[in-house]
Amino acid sequence: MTTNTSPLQGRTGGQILVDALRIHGTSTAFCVPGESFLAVLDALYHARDAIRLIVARQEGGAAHMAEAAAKLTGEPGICFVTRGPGSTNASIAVHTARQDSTPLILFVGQVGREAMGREAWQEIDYRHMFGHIAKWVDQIDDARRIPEYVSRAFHVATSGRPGPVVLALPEDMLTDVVQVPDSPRYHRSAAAPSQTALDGLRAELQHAQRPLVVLGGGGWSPEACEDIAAFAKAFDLPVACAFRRQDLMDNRLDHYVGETGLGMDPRIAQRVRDADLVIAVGARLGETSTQGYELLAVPRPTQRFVHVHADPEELGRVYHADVPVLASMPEFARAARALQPARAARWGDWTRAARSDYLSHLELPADMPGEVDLGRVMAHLRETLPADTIITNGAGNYTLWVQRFWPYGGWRTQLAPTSGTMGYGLPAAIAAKLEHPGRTVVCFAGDGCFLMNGQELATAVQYGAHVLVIVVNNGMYGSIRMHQERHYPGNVWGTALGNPDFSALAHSYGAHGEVVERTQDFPAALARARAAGRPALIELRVSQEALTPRLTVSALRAARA
Ligand SMILES: Cc1ncc(C[n+]2csc(CCOP(=O)(O)OP(=O)(O)O)c2C)c(N)n1
Ligand SMILES: [Mg+2]
Repeated sequence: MTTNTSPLQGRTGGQILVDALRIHGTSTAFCVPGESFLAVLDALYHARDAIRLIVARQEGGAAHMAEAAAKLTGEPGICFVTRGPGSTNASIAVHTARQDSTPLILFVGQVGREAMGREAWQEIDYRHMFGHIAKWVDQIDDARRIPEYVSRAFHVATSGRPGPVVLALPEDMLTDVVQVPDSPRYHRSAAAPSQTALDGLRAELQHAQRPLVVLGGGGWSPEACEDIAAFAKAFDLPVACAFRRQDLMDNRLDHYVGETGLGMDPRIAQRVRDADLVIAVGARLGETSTQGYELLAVPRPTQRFVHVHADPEELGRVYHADVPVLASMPEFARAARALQPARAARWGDWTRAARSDYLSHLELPADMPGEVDLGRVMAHLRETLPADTIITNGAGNYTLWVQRFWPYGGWRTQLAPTSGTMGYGLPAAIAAKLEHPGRTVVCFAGDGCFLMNGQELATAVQYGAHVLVIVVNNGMYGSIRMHQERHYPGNVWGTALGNPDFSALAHSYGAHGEVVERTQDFPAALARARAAGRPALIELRVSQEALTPRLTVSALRAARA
């Protein structure tokens, strides 16, 4: 069963690679197979007691599963895909990992070295293809250098601002038999904040009247989240989370004040403007978290600005910080927790008001049009599901209800792409359920979003990943329809969808399926789905009128008329 691990004996490139993965701690790998990396598959066969192999139905699904697994564990997600079309399918997750700062290692089978450069079958130069979106991309041309390359891949993916690495594997390199020693397990390297930076932060806090903390980015850990919550409590600081990073602080804590993401509460937007000190921890404060760079002026915010980030190239890239803090999240959070407030906070009222805004934002708006009210569905889920439920989603207007009305229970209870990619929810949910079989995992998807990766229901059934999928079916690419109505009122074009029977589709995969056409039928459907003992899908038939929790098509048209 064991692979040949003695450096004195020859091993194939495939074996050396899989041995390296084991040494670096990999316990799960995702793939769609290809003949370009058969030698790796064979080595994985021999290592099957140590590394679980999850085979997906499309490389976008496989790579997003690996990306989500990495988000959950903090260790690099591992994915193998074949050359050419396998790699182009998988590229979506490389982009997600880049924007979400996730350590992902994508291994791509490559044509043999003797044919390289001739545009051989399915040949792509990955250094060019992934040059812009990967943190590092390279090709291993010599099997003797596999331990070196794989070690570097783990270091690069996890260090500083985490991100995706792509390594191409020429097919004949993987079958070469060479003698080479393994490299030891990687160490994540991380910067701790300097004393000067911490003194600067403390000084800013001494002068502030209306401070606001914004958490975001990657490289967090459960301990870092706890440390930041303790820091916020000690200084009585209101804490917002950036777009789709709402789980960096347990939303039930008194210092959590909401999300500064797409469709944010206008009151939290105003609060960012009104703050006299913004402390961004890990957040890049990109377009989605700043209402298109409006809430903070570029390059010099009017608020005093402390920017904590793990990547020195991010500090000063968009915003000039009064106090730039180069640090990784766990290291900064630990140091912040150790800070002692010099005196009692002067901004108690400001913090309480921010929290009270958040709590009132959780209240349901007046009845929305249609027989199924997504707000009420969310309220029922809030009352029914455990606090540690993992909620996943992709992109679309349906996410506005989820992200507004679900109180995230802290560390990695949310898997949602800041890259805004559709089709993310289902693969992420499968990865989550495989990682945490005992926890409830709910994937929300629009009718458009779901069918971008709906075939992965087969993967969920195959591996017994009992996820619950809630498909919000409004018969359209609703988010685009909303923008269309805004800019070209009434000219509905290219945004309508004719849909399959989602419940029957679920059945055909061997999953449980339900259709809900009235809000009051949801609780029973949910109970049946949760008791089904297999992956389950509930289709909600919602009205096209309800564009967002606060906007209808008619109101939008009336406002333009
Ligand atoms: C992979 C990908 N393709 C296209 C888009 C552009 N896009 C953003 S939201 C959206 C519509 C989503 O439709 P649906 O999932 O049905 O959700 P709805 O907005 O109707 O709630 C589209 C096409 C995207 N974000 N990602
Ligand atoms: Mg839709």
